[in-house]
Amino acid sequence: MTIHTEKEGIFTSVCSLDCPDQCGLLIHKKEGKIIKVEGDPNHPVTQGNICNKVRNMAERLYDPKRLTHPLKRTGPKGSLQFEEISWDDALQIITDKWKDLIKTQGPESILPYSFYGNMGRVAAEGMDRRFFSRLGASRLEQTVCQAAGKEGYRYTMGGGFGTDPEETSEAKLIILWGINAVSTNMHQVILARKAKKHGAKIIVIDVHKNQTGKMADWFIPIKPGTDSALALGMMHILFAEHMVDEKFLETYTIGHEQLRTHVKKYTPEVVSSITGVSVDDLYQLAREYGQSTPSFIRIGNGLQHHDNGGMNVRAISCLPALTGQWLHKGGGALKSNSGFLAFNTAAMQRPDLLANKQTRSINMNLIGEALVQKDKPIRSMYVYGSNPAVIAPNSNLVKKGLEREDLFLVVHDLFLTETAQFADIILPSTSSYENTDFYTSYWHHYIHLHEPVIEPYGESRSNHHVFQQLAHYMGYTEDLFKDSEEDLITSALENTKNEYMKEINFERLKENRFMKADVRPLLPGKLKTPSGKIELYSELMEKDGLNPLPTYNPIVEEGDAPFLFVPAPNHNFLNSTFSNNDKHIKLEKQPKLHLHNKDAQAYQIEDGDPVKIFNDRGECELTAAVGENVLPGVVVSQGLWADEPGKKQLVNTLTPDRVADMGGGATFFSGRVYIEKVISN
Ligand SMILES: Nc1nc2c(c(=O)[nH]1)N[C@H]1C(S)=C(S)[C@@H](COP(=O)(O)OP(=O)(O)OC[C@H]3O[C@@H](n4cnc5c(=O)[nH]c(N)nc54)[C@H](O)[C@@H]3O)O[C@H]1N2
Ligand SMILES: Nc1nc2c(c(=O)[nH]1)N[C@H]1C(S)=C(S)[C@@H](COP(=O)(O)OP(=O)(O)OC[C@H]3O[C@@H](n4cnc5c(=O)[nH]c(N)nc54)[C@H](O)[C@@H]3O)O[C@H]1N2
Ligand code: SF4
Ligand SMILES: [Mo]
Repeated sequence: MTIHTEKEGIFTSVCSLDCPDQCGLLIHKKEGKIIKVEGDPNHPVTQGNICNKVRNMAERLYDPKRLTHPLKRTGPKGSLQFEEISWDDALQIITDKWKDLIKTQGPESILPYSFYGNMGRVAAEGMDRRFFSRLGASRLEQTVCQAAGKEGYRYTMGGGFGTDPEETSEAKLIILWGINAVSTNMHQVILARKAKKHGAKIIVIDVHKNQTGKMADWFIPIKPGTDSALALGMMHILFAEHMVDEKFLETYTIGHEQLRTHVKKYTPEVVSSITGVSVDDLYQLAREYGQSTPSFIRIGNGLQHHDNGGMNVRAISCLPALTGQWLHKGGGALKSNSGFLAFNTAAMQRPDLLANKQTRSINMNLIGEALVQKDKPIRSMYVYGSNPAVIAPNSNLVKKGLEREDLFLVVHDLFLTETAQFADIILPSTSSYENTDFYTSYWHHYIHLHEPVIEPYGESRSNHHVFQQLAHYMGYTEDLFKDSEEDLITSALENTKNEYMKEINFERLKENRFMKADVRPLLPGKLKTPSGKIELYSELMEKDGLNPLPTYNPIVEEGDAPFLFVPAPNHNFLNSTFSNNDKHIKLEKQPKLHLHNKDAQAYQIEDGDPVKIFNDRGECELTAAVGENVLPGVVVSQGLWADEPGKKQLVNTLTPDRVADMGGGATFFSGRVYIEKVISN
């Protein structure tokens, strides 16, 4: 595909960050460089609005800290002593080491570790998959984001299929549940505000009254990890007060009779004592939900980063069926809409290359444990599109693993990240603006094609290019390693077996730049659940050893530390991306710890005081933000701040590396901490 070689002009692009909105962008170029990034007003969903983070993107792209050459470690691990080397040398060193490891330790001693730092499908899950399958490396379960919730939703609805967000402006009631949408899904907020103009009410249910809670018509604070109980309490009242749509239940669901009996025990009193939501508020919430049509629930990621995260989403996802919302335009729920744009992953990723290699798979939430394990140790890790030293739970253990002298670590990134600091070889990556790729949103229904708008920065190379080269240096002669990005995109869009994608192929996409999946209402129709209906009772869950009905299971009691700790994302970073950018840091000021007045008083902590939080995994020092924005017994931080010498702000040192009830999901928000005021001398 052609790079836009013109040195001046305005070019269309798409945001590659791991954010549901997947905005259409206009890139302004002067003298061959990006000088401005703004929203594309012609994009049907995002309509020219973008966040501040990406408005400042040019600063990140031309940051003097950006990597330009491959680097080789020359001092002890973590000493930050590196020298520039050529790509040929880098590729030779890596593949020599891997060939040796394959011979002496077996290919499973090599582990790829990646996530969606770039949502481009080719970059994130294309040639890399072909390469590591051919090699027979250990596989990575990519569970850090929404694994538990995805499973919980799938049991009810059959997959990533929810309400079309474009229609949610027609809803009369919108519940933003465990989502900080003002920061993390801004166009859902724009649509909700549009609905509000037509009389809709916006309810936010969260453990923290952040920007999203503050803009709500009604903010309902809830104790962390108790959302399934709240949903069950709502169901109790909906059935008891005959606010359910019996005809819908009969026609489109299975298990409603079992559910009706099951929720009897979730009385308002029981649910109130679990959730901290008063009995009156619970009645009001259930009645408003029961009497509003269309109603829409946006289910966030926050409430599923818990030990019981799968069940939380499972329970909430049953609610719209009770009042028959799926038959009303704009009604229903949305966790992820990725099912509508499912493409031909097999053709693109070629899992057949694994043949019958019985490779082990490693849950990325347990990366610390995996890196220190003595049995069949990981000898080499190749990291791309992710920054595990900061984003993975229990980071002191992760660091211990990364520090191992006998771990050959390669990191491919745009920056010398906290993870790269421990690398043996660092490879400079292009940004998405320099690549050909395609993008599918997990919120709206559009697929985008992206053509490079600028030349590669310095000597940086794309993921695709590097894996082609690694294959060559490994001596893999199959033609499929020579496939271009266009070849991968073409194969991904052919024979998708996805009814919603019938009209979409590479040629059409190239012509149109973005296309909408051919979405129709989910119901009437057959869902992808075993019964084809909404499963309020799920035999599949039973088979998987879970309660077939939505159930409240408390989070793990992990000792007697007095506070539940919720380290959520912030407004100006995107996970750890931008945490190295001065402008973004200035906007966030400093990492804060939100706590309740009463708790602050008990510990003699005042607003602005430095406080230490700790548990047996680690410790942090943050600045107290005292008020009423969290419940007593809960503390909340925001943002994955950079790990800087002399600063203890790596919140993941405190987070548990247990896995959730479903999908091997992360439990970032189910940990407990002690608090201490820091007394300065
Ligand atoms: N600005 C910005 N945008 C982002 C990101 C970012 O880092 N910054 N990250 C991107 C990514 S990868 C993702 S996955 C999404 C995540 O975005 P969201 O879906 O918004 O998820 P979180 O921000 O993790 O958490 C949302 C909210 O859940 C709350 N919460 C925590 N525990 C509970 C609970 O038990 N119950 C309830 N009801 N609420 C709870 C938190 O206080 C938080 O306000 O955002 C994406 N967009
Ligand atoms: N405490 C706590 N921890 C969390 C979360 C939380 O809410 N709280 N959220 C979790 C969630 S939901 C997620 S999704 C994860 C996110 O975790 P990660 O996916 O690791 O996200 P980032 O920290 O943004 O790191 C992405 C990296 O990819 C690099 N990158 C970007 N584009 C490319 C490319 O094209 N090629 C290569 N090779 N590299 C590229 C970026 O420079 C950046 O260093 O974090 C999880 N960790
Ligand atoms: S980070 Fe999200 S809101 Fe910001 S430009 Fe990208 S897709 Fe849009
Ligand atoms: Mo995520």
